[in-house]
Amino acid sequence: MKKTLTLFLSFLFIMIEFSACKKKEIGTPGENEIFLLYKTFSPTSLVIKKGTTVTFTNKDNANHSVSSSSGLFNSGKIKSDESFKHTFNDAETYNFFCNYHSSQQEQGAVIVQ
Ligand SMILES: [Cu+2]
Repeated sequence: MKKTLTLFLSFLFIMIEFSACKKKEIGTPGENEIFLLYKTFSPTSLVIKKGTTVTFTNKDNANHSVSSSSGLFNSGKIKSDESFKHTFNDAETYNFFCNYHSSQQEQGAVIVQ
């Protein structure tokens, strides 16, 4: 009986370890990358040079979007683990928001110099 219990506890321990390993790694955004996570853009603003392509990556479980406040671009639905890329060619500030969480202040900016 004791042997069975020991075996069961070992099994349980291994399962816990295994599930901990499988936990999603979020990491940090790359040089010209913005994460969509927890209904925020991370970083909230990014300064880039003209002609730079920015990658927006959804690190959340929920759907998000990158929608230009002035209607210049719109990613449409970005599912979990999917990305949207946009190249910024003019020196100006581009404000954007998420269509799904606009009422929850999910907004950001790319400042092109
Ligand atoms: Cu969103």
